[in-house]
Amino acid sequence: MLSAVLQPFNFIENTYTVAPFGSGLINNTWLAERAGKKYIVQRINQHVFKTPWDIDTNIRQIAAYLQIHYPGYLFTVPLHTHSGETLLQYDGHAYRMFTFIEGSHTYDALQQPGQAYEAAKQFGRFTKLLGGFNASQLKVTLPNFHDLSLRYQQFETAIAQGGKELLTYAAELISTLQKHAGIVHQFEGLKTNPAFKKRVTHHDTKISNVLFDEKDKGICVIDLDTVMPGFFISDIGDMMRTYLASASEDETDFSKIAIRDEYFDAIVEGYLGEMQFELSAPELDAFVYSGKFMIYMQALRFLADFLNNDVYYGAKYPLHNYNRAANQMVLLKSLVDKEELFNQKVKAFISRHSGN
Ligand code: GN1
Ligand code: MG
Repeated sequence: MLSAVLQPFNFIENTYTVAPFGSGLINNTWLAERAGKKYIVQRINQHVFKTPWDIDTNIRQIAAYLQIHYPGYLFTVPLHTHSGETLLQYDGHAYRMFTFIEGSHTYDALQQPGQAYEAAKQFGRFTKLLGGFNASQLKVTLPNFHDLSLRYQQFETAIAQGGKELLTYAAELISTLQKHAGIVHQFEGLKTNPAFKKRVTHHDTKISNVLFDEKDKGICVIDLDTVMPGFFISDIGDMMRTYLASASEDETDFSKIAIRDEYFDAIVEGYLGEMQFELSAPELDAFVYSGKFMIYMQALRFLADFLNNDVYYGAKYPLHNYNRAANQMVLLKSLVDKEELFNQKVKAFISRHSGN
């Protein structure tokens, strides 16, 4: 089947190998090898991304801007088929191909804070370099993706429509989530506050979306499907959600979940090192809130999906999305315990680097 997709990219059967690659929940990725060169092939999940050509348009617009203003910045652009397309429709799916950056590697899990520093720096740098690019030119590839108010409504709808058995099972967790709705109200204040700017935002800042070189320095960010106009809290928030946690969102032994201070320091140093002077004072004040915002949103999304019979994320076992939601709420609680300390850390960074 993949051979039909590769053929328009001039891949002739029996001259290459191809194997599944990576760990994303939404898209499918393969690594193809031909004549000693490696390529990434991706199928975009069109149930999620209903207009994959918009992703393609965004990537090309950004690539064109970076090429003019920052020609040294390494940016992974999709390759052309023999008829000049960068997105291929085949059998109801959209596919694309990238050159694999030689000598690069990615991580599925962090091994040390230096990697979190490099990643945070790359995400900050990406937004900063695109500061002069008008973010509103970008197509919205996932409408309302990080609109917490909408995610809360979807959670309420899932409760209203959920089967009795699932609702009974999840009753306590549902109520815990409902008790945290203050996080949504805070978001509502923030999204209408003119001090919060919409910038070019990645929206999926997990560690596996950064390329590293042989010396473990960050090279660039990848997986640009969700690059859209957005608030910086999306990017910082998902870094906090995924880098600070000592266990992944799939961990079911909740005693293993803790918030790691040294990874927080790394995010602050890496991201603010790039973005401090781009952000307004109210935005800087919301730095730690970002983590609560994203962790809570992810808990709402996982629990809603559990009640919706796992239609979005899928599940490796029946309680998977329930456990993921419960996991995120344990993480949220650990972060809340550190909120004051972390706010102090952000303030300390800012005063150390304020230049006066
Ligand atoms: C999805 O596909 P993946 O794993 O990169 C999701 C993110 C969630 C993440 C949770 C388009 O990302 O928003 O944070 O799962 N992406 C989409 O693991 O919904
Ligand atoms: Mg992704």
